[in-house]
Amino acid sequence: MTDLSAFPVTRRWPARHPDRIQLYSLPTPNGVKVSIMLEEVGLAYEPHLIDIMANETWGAEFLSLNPNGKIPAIIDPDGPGGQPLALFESGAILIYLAEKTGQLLSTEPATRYQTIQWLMFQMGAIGPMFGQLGFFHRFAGREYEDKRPRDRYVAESRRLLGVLEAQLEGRDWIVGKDRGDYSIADVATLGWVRNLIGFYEAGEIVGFKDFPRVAAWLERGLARPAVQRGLEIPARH
Ligand SMILES: N[C@@H](CCC(=O)N[C@@H](CS)C(=O)NCC(=O)O)C(=O)O
Repeated sequence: MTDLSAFPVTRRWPARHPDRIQLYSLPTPNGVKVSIMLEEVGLAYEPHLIDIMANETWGAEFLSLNPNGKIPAIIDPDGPGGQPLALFESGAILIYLAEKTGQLLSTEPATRYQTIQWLMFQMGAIGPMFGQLGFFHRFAGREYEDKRPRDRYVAESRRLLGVLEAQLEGRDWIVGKDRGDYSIADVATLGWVRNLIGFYEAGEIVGFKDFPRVAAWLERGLARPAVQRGLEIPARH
């Protein structure tokens, strides 16, 4: 039986199945990237719900896993060389799981780097910009009198949707030859676009109707059974 007792996080969130990948997450756009990925590739895992509204990522146990205090994070008891591996940052986790399973990241070098490029585009642009738009449009920032920050994130989010719209011309998925192949670039991006027009209620303000290819891609992605399951994991109390 695998022993994960060296990881303080397992004291607060005990592993009932220490031989499975331990997922510490919440179904937010960053969290669902990893649950969708785990559902897609079929690895055994044990999800633990981390309540960010109760500041659970800022306790010593969670910080020992991710000093940046954010979900998602994982421990793979069967990491490289058969040793446990702890990882945070959803993009790194997606690359790791893709390489571990040989799924959703092409081994053809050019396509592989393009996939990582679009994954970075999500990590460095879509996520941070859409997230700020959510804050200023839907959450505490909506009360701010000065609308310039909100307008800046609206404009930037709209511009990023345009980049995605152009990339999806003639493609079903973000990366790959011909019509493209479903990859970790799609896994990373689907939850963010869904959130933008769903939870953040920003569809109108960014003019989402002007991006029909993005809308079709989103629908295609959300129709995948693994995506539907991953969006609800870990189940909220
Ligand atoms: N770049 C990180 C971002 C993670 C992130 O921002 N997670 C948010 C939830 S979507 C979080 O844990 N927030 C809790 C907090 O800041 O207190 C990743 O992709 O993993």
